[in-house]
Amino acid sequence: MTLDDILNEIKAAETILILAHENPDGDAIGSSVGLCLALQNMGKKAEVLMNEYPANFDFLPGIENIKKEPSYDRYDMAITVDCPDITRVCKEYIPYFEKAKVTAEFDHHSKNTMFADYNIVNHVSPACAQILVSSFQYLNIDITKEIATNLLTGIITDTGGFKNSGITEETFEFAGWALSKGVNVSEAYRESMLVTTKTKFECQKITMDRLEFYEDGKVVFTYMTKEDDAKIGVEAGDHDGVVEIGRNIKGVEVSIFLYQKPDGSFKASLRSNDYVDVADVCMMFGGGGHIKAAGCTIEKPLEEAKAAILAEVKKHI
Ligand SMILES: [Mn+2]
Repeated sequence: MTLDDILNEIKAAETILILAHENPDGDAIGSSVGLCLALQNMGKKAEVLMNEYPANFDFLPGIENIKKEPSYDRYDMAITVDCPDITRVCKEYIPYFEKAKVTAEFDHHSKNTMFADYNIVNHVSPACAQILVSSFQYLNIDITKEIATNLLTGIITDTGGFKNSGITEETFEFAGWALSKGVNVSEAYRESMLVTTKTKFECQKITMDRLEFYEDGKVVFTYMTKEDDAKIGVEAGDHDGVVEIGRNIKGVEVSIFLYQKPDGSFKASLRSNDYVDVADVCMMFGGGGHIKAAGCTIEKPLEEAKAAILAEVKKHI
């Protein structure tokens, strides 16, 4: 199967590049670094390119393999993780994917475009890292304690701390196995889910204060502008998790968080609880994601962007 082909390509390659989506989350980071360590253990010159990532993931073993600048002009192989489409990768790194002799991808997004030479896509998997776990097991690639720490962190963050509906038996089997391998599960959980920074906390304060209810309390909306970001000195990852606050309010079905990007457009982050497919909502704006967690970009001023996304969500309530 495709996995055997990927293993053969890995064996034939000397230099391997790993890429994930822009604004990487725990799954993108844990999957990238876990894969990088596995490839290095196979004797490959592997590295991860990311322009920035949230500082709370600094505890991950092997995080130093994340570079901003490529070490090679052309790689033998390029692999993306947690990316539904190559356009989700940071623009400056896309040419390195395209120039690579062979490409592969591991992903769990529903609207994946199968953009690589070899595509391992499973949209019922709760995390890309969980696809890597089963792929490594199938290929008999040794999952060391360090690799397991990275993959488990990807699973913890993408499942919202083992609580989202997509979790499977394998999720817990792997967590139990990782614990027996000596992985510090409580540290991985605390660092990736609970520890916050002062600027991230400020984001939560601002957005909670502005939270508005619509549709009889089934929809919540909040936002941040780039002026807010400048005022508190927002860092990579500080907006993560804000949208979850609204989702956890009793009676809420959809939580919407808009934040402004440096170019003035708004990134919309959506979450749902039961019946609304927010990936469908975001598709109307050229975005996508998962049934209960999705995003898109709206190139409109705040009030218009807010009206547009609320109108679209209303159709699904
Ligand atoms: Mn993911």
